[in-house]
Amino acid sequence: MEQQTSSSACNSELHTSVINIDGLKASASCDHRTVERWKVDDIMALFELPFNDLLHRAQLVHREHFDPNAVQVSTLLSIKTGGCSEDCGYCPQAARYHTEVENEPLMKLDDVVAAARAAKESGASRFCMGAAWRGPKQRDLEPVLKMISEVKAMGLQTCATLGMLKDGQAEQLKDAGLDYYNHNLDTAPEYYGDVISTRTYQDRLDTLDRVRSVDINVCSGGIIGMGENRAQRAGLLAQLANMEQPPESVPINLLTQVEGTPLHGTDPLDPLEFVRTIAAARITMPDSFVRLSAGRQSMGEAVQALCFLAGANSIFYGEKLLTTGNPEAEDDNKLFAKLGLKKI
Ligand code: SAM
Ligand code: DTB
Ligand code: SF4
Repeated sequence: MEQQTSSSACNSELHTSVINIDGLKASASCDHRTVERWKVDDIMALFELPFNDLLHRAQLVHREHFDPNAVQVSTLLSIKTGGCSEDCGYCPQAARYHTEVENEPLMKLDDVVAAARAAKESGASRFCMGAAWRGPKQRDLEPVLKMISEVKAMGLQTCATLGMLKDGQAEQLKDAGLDYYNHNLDTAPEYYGDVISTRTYQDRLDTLDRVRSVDINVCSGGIIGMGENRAQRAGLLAQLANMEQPPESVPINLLTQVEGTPLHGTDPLDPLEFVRTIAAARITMPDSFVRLSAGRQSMGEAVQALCFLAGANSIFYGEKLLTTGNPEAEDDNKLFAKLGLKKI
């Protein structure tokens, strides 16, 4: 299976130049740079391998690039919950959908610091603060900068997911000590319009470019099981893998279906197709941490073990994601002990 170049992964018409990076074709489009390492068809061919062949290949890649028995652990905290103006069809925090999520204002600094301390004590190495915003207004950003500095001072890696960033905001986050910014592409460009209408794919790419340009590590992935087809799962991975510099961290979420959201009632995805997606992410992004993200509660131990075998090497750790449940830390510790995995 060849990994080669062809037309750009960005669907913009605005490509202006083609340059050579390590023999691969790169496009500088808008502000967004891509290198076509992987064609969607080649990623599709990975998905179509016999399951054992796919997992074997993923495991070989994994062992070449990472300690196969080490899993990075991040704890999430929703610092501002609900009431979001956006229409992401999967999200219980969108104001327009009637879910059980109660709106809560931005948390107080001391409460965030206390949650970060508890996360550190239970073994997390990274603390990720999430806010249900389209993007931060300047008056919102300032208290968050303080949270980032204090969490960083505690010796934790810091991550934030605050929505779209405007000019100058990534710089402020960097100065505050932010290590990672999470902003997901969510799905392939072709399926995106079926899920979200209030921001474009290009808006997301622009935010990722802002993050990359100030040297904050990029955390970007998507959601599987939203009714997309296999080619669209491959299309999401192609977008991520063909970034000039792929994300350091790639969260692969299984849709958590929440009553009241438009995607509630979507046909559930075959768990083995989710494992295949993890394996394809591992093969196409060999240097990235692939995070087994939302959806672990519905998977059971065996499917999670297959995901680790397929190359997942990061999880969200702690009994809550943002508004939905996650396995208890104690259960994760038991699973890690059974599998001989260590937390990093
Ligand atoms: N509001 C910010 C934004 O959208 O960028 C940050 C928080 S938002 C909740 C972070 C990510 O969580 C989304 O991009 C989406 O990928 C993921 N997410 C939200 N709801 C989900 C669900 N029900 N199942 C799986 N992943 C979900
Ligand atoms: C990511 O990719 N998944 C996390 C984190 N980044 C912010 C969020 C999952 C949210 C699941 C639904 C909820 O708990 O509200
Ligand atoms: Fe808002 Fe983020 Fe939820 Fe979209 S995913 S509705 S932007 S909180």
